[in-house]
Amino acid sequence: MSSNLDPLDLYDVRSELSDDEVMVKETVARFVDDKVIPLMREAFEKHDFPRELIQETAALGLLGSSIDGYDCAGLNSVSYGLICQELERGDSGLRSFVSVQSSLVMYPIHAYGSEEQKQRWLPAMARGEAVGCFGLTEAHGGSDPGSMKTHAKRDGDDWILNGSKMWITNATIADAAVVWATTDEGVKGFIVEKDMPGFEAQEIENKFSLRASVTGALFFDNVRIPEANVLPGVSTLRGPLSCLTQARYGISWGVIGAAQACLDEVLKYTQDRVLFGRPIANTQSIQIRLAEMCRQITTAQLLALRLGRIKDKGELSPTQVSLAKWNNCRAAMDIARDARDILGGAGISAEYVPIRHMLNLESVITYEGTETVHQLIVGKELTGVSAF
Ligand code: TGC
Ligand code: FAD
Repeated sequence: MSSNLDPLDLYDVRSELSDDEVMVKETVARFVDDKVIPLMREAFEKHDFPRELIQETAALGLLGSSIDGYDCAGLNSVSYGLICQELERGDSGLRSFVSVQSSLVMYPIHAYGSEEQKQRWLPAMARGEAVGCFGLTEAHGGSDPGSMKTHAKRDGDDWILNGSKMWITNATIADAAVVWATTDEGVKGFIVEKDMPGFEAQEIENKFSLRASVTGALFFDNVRIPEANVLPGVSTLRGPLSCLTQARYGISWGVIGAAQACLDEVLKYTQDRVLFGRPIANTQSIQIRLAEMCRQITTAQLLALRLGRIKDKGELSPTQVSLAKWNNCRAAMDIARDARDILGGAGISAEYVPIRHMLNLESVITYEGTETVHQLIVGKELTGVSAF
């Protein structure tokens, strides 16, 4: 770099952070550099989530970090975003684990659970002693959760749950699954415990994306669930959809980390790669491509920070989150693909990070609402018409 600007933070977004936020960012960045990055290439190749990281993320207070009390860190939303960004600089699989545990399992228990449910699950989940998963998607169409077929019926003081869920992060390592089902009383959330008879989780093998993350299917065959395991505060689709808002917010930050890792790699590579008698960094087309990556990262950072500040004021709209999830995932995906290309043949090797990030981002742009879903959410806001 010819000046003292940071190519991964050209507008010095860091200077907009409070001292506490900088401390969170730097602590997680150190953890990712020292403990995460050295593991991830092999974990991805072996199709294996490094479970030892559960305890380490817990020890740093990264699980349920936005929750006040219950042994959680009580950090603000910008700090949660920075945690996601630094973790995803390592690998989207680890950020996924933290997103699901924090935004999709601990958040609904905290927001909609009984005091007994909170006391039972939140401290254990914050300490990494219990792992959760979130079952909303079904095989016949994840974009339209309103069409879910999984259902539960009252039977005395209990409920009987039947159905299945597909593409569930943490499925086979979870101690408890927050499962969404239709009932005669509306959409309800059930805390299904791993040993409940009739409940089975199966791993989905052979993924080419998010290989360092556990993904599976959940099956419920007349699972008997006590009323004490039903979230009392939810009776419509708004419940599960509100959890998605929390997770999508974290993803909007997370993918910036993946994009930064790719730009960092090609900035070094293009200085060293000499073709036709000069480093390829000295050619116009490579400089334009690097500049384009920097432009997209900078835009994504400013969007994410503004979104975080709005969230911390309690004024966040799900549409604002959709625009950021769409923009930032698309930017990260374009950057990872172009970085892969700039590396030439080396770009298909796991020795360089872009192909791993590129493959991971295929999942990240799909889960938590596909790009089309987010475009249509913004379209609905602009026109007042639902075009789904
Ligand atoms: P619609 O009629 O629009 O809404 C039903 C009720 O919910 C409210 N609502 C929301 N509330 C909070 N946050 C949101 N994001 C909300 N979106 C909608 C809405 O106001 C309404 O409330 P009320 O009180 O009037 O009843 O519902 P719809 O059936 O038309 O669906 C709309 C649509 C398509 C946007 C929604 O279904 C959707 O978002 N689909 C995408 C599904 C999705 O993203 N699934 C993700 C599954 S989890 C996952 O992927 C985890 S990956 C994690 C990882 O590993 O990191
Ligand atoms: P579909 O909904 O079948 O979509 C297929 C295509 O149709 C997409 O291109 C979509 O954009 C398009 N489409 C949809 N609606 C419209 C429309 N109205 N107009 C035009 N085009 C449209 N889910 C969970 O509940 N919990 C999890 O923990 C979880 N983890 C996941 C982890 C991974 C690795 C993956 C890949 C997925 C995970 N999911 C999880 C599921 C994820 O949320 C869904 O894959 C996603 O919501 C899309 O659903 P679908 O795969 O059924 O695709």
